[in-house]
Amino acid sequence: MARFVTIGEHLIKNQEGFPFATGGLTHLISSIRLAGKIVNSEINKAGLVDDIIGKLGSTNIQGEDQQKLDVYANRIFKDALEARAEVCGIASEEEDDFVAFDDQACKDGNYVLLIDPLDGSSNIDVNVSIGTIFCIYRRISPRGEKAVLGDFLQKGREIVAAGYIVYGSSTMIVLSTGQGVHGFTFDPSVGVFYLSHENLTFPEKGNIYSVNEGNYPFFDDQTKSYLKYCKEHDPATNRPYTARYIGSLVSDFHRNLIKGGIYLYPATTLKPNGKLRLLYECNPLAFLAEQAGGLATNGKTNILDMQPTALHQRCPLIIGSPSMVKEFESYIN
Ligand code: P6P
Repeated sequence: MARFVTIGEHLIKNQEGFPFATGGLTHLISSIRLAGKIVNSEINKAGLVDDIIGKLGSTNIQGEDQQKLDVYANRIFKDALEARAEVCGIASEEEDDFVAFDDQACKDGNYVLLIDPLDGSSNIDVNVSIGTIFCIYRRISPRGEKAVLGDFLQKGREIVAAGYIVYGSSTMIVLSTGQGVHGFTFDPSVGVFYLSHENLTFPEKGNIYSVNEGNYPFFDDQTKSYLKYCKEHDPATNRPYTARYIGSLVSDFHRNLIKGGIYLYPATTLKPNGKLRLLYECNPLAFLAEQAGGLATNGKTNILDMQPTALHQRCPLIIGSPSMVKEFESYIN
């Protein structure tokens, strides 16, 4: 493990291959790192400090109860990004519409960022790890003007950087700028994220499957057949697989990235488009998955090839080790 290499040093080292890199992306990512430290500090004392856990009494555009830390995290990331003025706007799970920053320095920004500030936040009160998920695009609207909707409705293939922060037994930033996936672990004693997992790669095959089996009655027949396959006893193919489902996407994804496995949130009769959001959950993780040698599909199409049509649109997500995702696709097709 490379010792004492910080995110900034790692990004600058990786920029050597990009002569036109202006450092803007590095500067942008440093604002995410700062916001992540602040949110991490607040999460770590949730339950000790009055009035930061639990429901806010409001709902977001998804109709989901907003947790106090959801709204707090959204504000911290939004303020940190606006202050660094590298992005002209953001789209967030916690914002009904995209936010186009007014400040001229922001309007001169080259990027937009899409974010789920605190995914799995309903787990906060029971001390289960949660996460921030984000991705970054180059803007397509003219520099110097306000961001427009089209800046945010780009295909996942156009992502220039994506990552997540997992606030778990240790806090990590897992990040890709298109040159592999790298993990940085937070050392709270010095307040620095150090490179701890260089070139994270999905094991080709794993034996972990992550799905909410409680939705079984609402899955289509092909998905049911695949899940039965996962549970059959066949030592030759290392089955039955092991069921691991935390109910926190970032944590399930992270474990499967390290150990090998597949995460599924398929379409159901109750949720024909699944539950997860394409723009700031599925696309960022699909970008990371492919950078780590994995795959991500909605059951029919590679997630990164989907043309977004709305900020908060949902899509089914099957993501993980390549041979396991292909195994699932063989049941669907
Ligand atoms: P269910 C959390 O609400 C989340 O968005 C993901 O983090 C998680 O994987 C999924 O939903 C859990 O959903 O329906 O299984 O509780």
